[in-house]
Parts: sequence; C-alpha cells; structure tokens
Amino acid sequence: MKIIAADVIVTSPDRNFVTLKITTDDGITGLGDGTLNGRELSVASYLADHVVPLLIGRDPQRIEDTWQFLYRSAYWRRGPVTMAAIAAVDVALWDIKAKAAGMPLYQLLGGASRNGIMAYGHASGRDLPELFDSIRRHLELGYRSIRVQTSVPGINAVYGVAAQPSLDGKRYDYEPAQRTALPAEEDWDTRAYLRHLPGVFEAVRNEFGPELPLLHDGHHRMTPIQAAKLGKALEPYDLFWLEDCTPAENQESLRLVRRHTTTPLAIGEVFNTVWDYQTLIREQLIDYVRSAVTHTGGITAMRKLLDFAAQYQIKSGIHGPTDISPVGMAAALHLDLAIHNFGIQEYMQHGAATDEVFRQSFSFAEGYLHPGERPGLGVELDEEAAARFPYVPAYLPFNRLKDGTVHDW
Ligand code: GCO
Ligand code: MG
Repeated sequence: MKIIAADVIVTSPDRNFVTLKITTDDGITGLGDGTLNGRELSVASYLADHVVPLLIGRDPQRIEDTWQFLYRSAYWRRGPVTMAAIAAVDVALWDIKAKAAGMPLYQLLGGASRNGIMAYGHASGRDLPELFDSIRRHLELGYRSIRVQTSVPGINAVYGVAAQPSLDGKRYDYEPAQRTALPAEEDWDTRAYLRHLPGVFEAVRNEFGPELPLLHDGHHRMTPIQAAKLGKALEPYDLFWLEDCTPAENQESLRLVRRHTTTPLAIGEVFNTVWDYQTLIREQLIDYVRSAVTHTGGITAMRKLLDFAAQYQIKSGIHGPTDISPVGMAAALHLDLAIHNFGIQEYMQHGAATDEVFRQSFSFAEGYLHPGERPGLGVELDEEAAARFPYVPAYLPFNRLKDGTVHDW
C-alpha cells in the first residue's frame, strides 16, 4: 500500500478547522484533525509545505515509523504547530488502517473497555438564574456531568461564560474564538473571582443535589497559593475536578497546590508531549490528563502518555471543546473506549454547519458517548460543503488586569 495524495482542507463552518485527507493507491482515504485555534494557517502550511511532500509514496501502514520520522527528522522538537501537524497525519493513518481492517478504530486499539464514554458539557451563566437554566438545559440534552463557569461581579467578560443566548434563544453556548481582525481584550481580577466562586458552587449544590458531577476550569489564572486556596474552599462541594488552576509550565508549582487541597486536579490542554507531564505524573500531582489527541501528536503519542499516567492511577480527561473538529473528537472517542484508565470526556457539541461538513457516526445519550461501529474513525468529510465555508480569521481573546498588565487568559 502507498500514499498517493495528501490534501490539506481548511474550512470554517461555525469556526475554522484544518483537516488532512490522505489517499492510498487502493482508494482508501483517512482523515486527521490539525486544528490549532487562532493559529490555524500555521499548521496548514506546516502540513502542505513541509509534510505532504514527505508522505507521497510512503507505506501508510507504518504508523509508528511515520510518527518517529516526522518527529525526529524535523530536528526541532515539540510545540503545538508541529505536534498538531504530526497528529493530523497519525490519526489519518489510523483511520486508514482501521478501514483496511474493516473495523472501528477502537477494535484495533484493543477493543472496548466499557460500554459508553461519560461526557461533560459546558454550563454557564452571568448570574445564578441564568446558570441554573443552563445546567437544566444540559440535563435535558442528556448530560450527566457538567462544567460550571460563571460571571464575577466587577469583571466584564469571563472565560467560559456565554455572553448571550443564541438566536433561537435555546443555546447559551460559549465560543472563545472571535471572528475579529485583532484579539479582543478582556479584564480580570483574581481576588474578586476567588471571593465569588465558592458561593456559586454552594448554590449549585443546594439546587441540584450532591450527586451531579461538577467540574470547573480556572483557565491558568491563579498563582500556586491562590490555586491552593480555591481548591480548599471548593472541597465542601465535591468537584469532579478543578482544571488548569495555574499556568503549569512550572510543573513543580503543583506540589504546593497538592499539599493544601484534596480537590482533584486536571491539567494539560495546552501541553503537547509527554515531557510536559514528567513531574506532574511521576509525583502524582494531578488526577486527570487534559491533552487533546489533536494537539499531542495523535493516537500514537496519546496512548503512550495515558499508559504512563495509568501507572500512577492518573486518568484521562481528553480535551474536547468545539475547536477540536469532529475528526479529532472521533479519535478521542475510540481511544477513550479502548484504554483502561479512562476518566471523562469533554463534549461541547458542534453547530449544524459543522455537522453538515463532517458526517459523524458517534452517538450521545444519557450522559454517554459512543464512537459507533463504522470502519475507521467513522467520520466523512463532505468536501463540497467544506468549500462553501472559506477560512475566516479568528482569535482567542486576551486579558488585562485593572492597571493594564497583561494576564493569562
Ligand atoms: C476547555 C478549554 C477551551 C479553551 C479553548 C481554546 O477546557 O475546553 O479551556 O475552552 O479555552 O480550547 O481554544
Ligand atoms: Mg480548559
């Protein structure tokens, strides 16, 4: 078997996506996701200019060899652009291998370790009534685990909080990337946030009871001692996890957080290799690995990372916001189903235009996702529909404190 073509498709139904389609000489095609929110064209160029020419003529069955070749032959290691490009190739090759075998990908990865994949959705509100409505709507949609994000008095725009309901008035979904020529400026005050958040979780527990798994994303904004304080303050509300409590480039700083709180910690959506987790995993400083298959070198690298985590009783919590395409989501679902140390899967749900471009076979009911039984990943790309949605520049916002200092967003 030989690779005869590899095409990079950039499309923007609802939002931008970068997809790699690899075609073999016996007519099998495979899809991979290389979407990097706000920096999409850099991955598209990395693939089209520097990777596609190397793929033509290669044997698509040699996945590990191709991964090592792309990682080591570039000489320059790691980084989100490189690892997203490698992920796109890796996932497309797994799609091809599973289609050639006539099996859904999870079967090639060892078969199902569970019946379904527990998923969490994103509820948010500017005040408690709006937040409660959003939680109720998520329960109606079938979610049985819910992330809670809320506005903070005195702050204008807070990460994770939908500014207004969608046109049909039914969805309050949060979409961080904005189709603006420049990144939007938001404001932030960590002390105000720390004062406000525990009361919100108390109100949510009083309204919805003790059973519902609740999650929260701190989005890298706290110092270690602030994170420790928040983790401790949230203990009575029994969170499933507190995510990205600090910017974790400094892995050692999590030692301090860990010493002070039993609130479970999830970290890693901005990481892209196992090396970013060395201390976090070996010292059991986190409970969940948040990497995306799309940003961490694909199935091949994620599997190794999660196997490493498994030795330390650390579970998966694979990143799955809307900036992961349905192709990247499907890759995550097949892995989730197969591994032993699965924790939870993030699932935000794409809009109708995205579902029209990417035809998916995964299902969601009663809190659980399943990738379906179609051979391969189970996702098809409608290229005509994709062509109707050309790339639109979009950026993630950034933060400034009251005195004008740039802060982590
Ligand atoms: C999450 C993330 C996202 C990121 C987004 C940036 O937990 O889902 O924090 O909402 O902000 O992926 O592109
Ligand atoms: Mg996050």
